[in-house]
Amino acid sequence: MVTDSIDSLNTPVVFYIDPFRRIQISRIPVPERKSNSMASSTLISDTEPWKDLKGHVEEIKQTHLRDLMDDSTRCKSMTVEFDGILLDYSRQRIDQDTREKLFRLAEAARLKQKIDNMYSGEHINITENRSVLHVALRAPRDKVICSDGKNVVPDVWKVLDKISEFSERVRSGSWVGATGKALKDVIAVGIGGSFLGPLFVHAALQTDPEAMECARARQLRFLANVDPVDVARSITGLNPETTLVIVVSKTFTTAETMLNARTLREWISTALGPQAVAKHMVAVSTNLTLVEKFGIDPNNAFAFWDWVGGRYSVCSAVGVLPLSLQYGFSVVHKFLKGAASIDDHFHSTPFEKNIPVLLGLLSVWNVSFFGYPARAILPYSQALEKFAPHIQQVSMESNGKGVSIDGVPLPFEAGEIDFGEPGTNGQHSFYQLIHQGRVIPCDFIGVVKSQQPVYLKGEMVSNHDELMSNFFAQPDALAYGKTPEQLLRENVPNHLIPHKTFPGNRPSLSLLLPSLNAYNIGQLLAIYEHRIAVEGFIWGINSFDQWGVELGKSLASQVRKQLHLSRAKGEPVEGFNFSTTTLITKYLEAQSGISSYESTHLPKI
Ligand SMILES: *[C@@H]1O[C@H](CO)[C@@H](O)[C@H](O)[C@H]1NC(C)=O
Ligand SMILES: *[C@@H]1O[C@H](CO)[C@@H](O)[C@H](O)[C@H]1NC(C)=O
Ligand SMILES: *[C@@H]1O[C@H](CO)[C@@H](O)[C@H](O)[C@H]1NC(C)=O
Ligand SMILES: *[C@@H]1O[C@H](CO)[C@@H](O)[C@H](O)[C@H]1NC(C)=O
Ligand SMILES: CC(=O)N[C@H]1CO[C@H](CO)[C@@H](O)[C@@H]1O
Repeated sequence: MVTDSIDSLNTPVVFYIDPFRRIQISRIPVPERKSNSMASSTLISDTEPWKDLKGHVEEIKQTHLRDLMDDSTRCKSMTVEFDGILLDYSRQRIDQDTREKLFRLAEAARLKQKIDNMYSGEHINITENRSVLHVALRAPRDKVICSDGKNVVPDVWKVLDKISEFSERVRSGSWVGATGKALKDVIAVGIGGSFLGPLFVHAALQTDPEAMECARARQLRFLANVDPVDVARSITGLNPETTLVIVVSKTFTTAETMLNARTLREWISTALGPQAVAKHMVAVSTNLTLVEKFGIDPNNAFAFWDWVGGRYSVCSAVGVLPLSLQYGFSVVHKFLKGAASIDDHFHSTPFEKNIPVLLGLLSVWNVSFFGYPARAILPYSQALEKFAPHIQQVSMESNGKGVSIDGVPLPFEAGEIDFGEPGTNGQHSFYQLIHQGRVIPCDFIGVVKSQQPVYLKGEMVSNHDELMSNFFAQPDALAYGKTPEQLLRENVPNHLIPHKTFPGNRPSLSLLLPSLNAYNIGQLLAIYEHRIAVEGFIWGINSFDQWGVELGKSLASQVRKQLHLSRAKGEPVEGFNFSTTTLITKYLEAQSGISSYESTHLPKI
């Protein structure tokens, strides 16, 4: 009854607004709250909607996608369009009931409120007491988005204006290197989020006609791995006189990035003298003290903020600076606008028309109720070749967690294994497993208008139509499969029938983009970022921290000390277990050559 006391902790009554904007009041049994921490310690798996879905999935398992696909009312209700993008999720193993139940789950998880909290700058990254405001990075100038009571949008635009001005000076040749030559090549040094996002966007823009025109005679490269081989690859064929190096590190202490930065500083100063560093190196960092100490003019440092997580930083100076140097700020601005369009959509659209929300809920459905552990990201576009590697980080670093946001061990698996390759390459690689081996839900991403259309006279279709024929065919092949009866009718010999049978019933979704210009690339990025946030909000985890990357780092520093002591002073390997001691000893013996540590060596390119 509505008159129940809502103050009673033991019989909580939950108010929520459902996606159709009716206010509902319902009683959702939850375990008693623990002490008054920042969030309720209720696990989503203890709620009624979760348990309801656990039962419901058993019913859905009795149906085949073939039959679900025959219901055209159902299918019609499972497409959504927004700003030129079409999402078709009819090939999910769901019926209309499932969708309602998923919305109920979203209510139980207070999804709407969590989204609002993110946009209003609340400290949802509670393990570090921070806001999470990558949406502010692409907000229009006049928008107000506050963190700790301060509108951050003017700060964002101050940096964007500075990048726009600086990149124009470099591109026009008014900023020159130490020997007076224009800087036409850029190496961006950074790892993880300082690398994968910008690389994805760079790869995607490379063949866009407008971006290509703007990038004429310029090169952008990335240096990420601490492997010296990556240094050699990144400088091959470049002349320090015409190269600008961007060092991207939030703290300016990232081990891999700083060693690579020192290596390139050596490369520049060996060729041009130490005073050249200020002309040839700039930084993206929050720590101006360390930037200056490194030898970079702090005026040439581009800021970002503690409310930008690494894997969500491509729309900050981390991505915007290198991309603006390569393509000009106006192209990059279109990319930001595309992302902003999805930001508004995600924030304000009712759930049943909200693309990131639908995608996130469907992913939770697959992972937590069907138990599918993986997801394949299959863009039918070579320009999106670096999309899956970027989403691997955004998704797995965000949602690969074992405890709830309150530190309670999860009784269910969160996160999923993401992988992917552009179609049609993937078809000739791992699709065999997807069709007849394990069930892996697939995201098919297609583009209506090719960046580089080709049509050969005499061919039945254009090259892009050929590509897209596969995009349209694969989802049905997965959903319907092929039965032994069909094979019999085709006179397939008996002994081959089991091998040629396709079980079908394999879920996928199709996302169709109008084209792949800078704007669309921004849209695609934001759709995935928010989808992953939705999953984390439902699972009740902190999608915005990444403590799991720390342990390996600290063990590496112990090894680093040991390698130094053994090489420089011949000290024996100590303090490691038997296996690691043996491996390190073998490595040191096979590579003796301590004398080579007395002078600097750069790659022999
Ligand atoms: C979190 O940060 C806010 C302001 O930034 C501060 O007032 C508050 O005390 C901090 N909370 C904790 C638990 O550190
Ligand atoms: C910059 O880094 C130094 C050394 O790690 C640290 O002591 C200092 O607090 C940092 N400054 C800022 C503004 O983060
Ligand atoms: C959240 O805080 C962690 C530190 O716990 C930080 O490394 C991460 O970048 C923050 N995430 C976001 C999205 O700001
Ligand atoms: C679940 O379903 C959607 C739709 O196929 C699919 O795109 C997604 O990859 C799946 N998610 C997971 C986590 O498997
Ligand atoms: C016997 C021994 O040295 N064991 C070590 C093996 O490695 C782990 C991880 O570094 C250490 O915690 C153990 O002390």
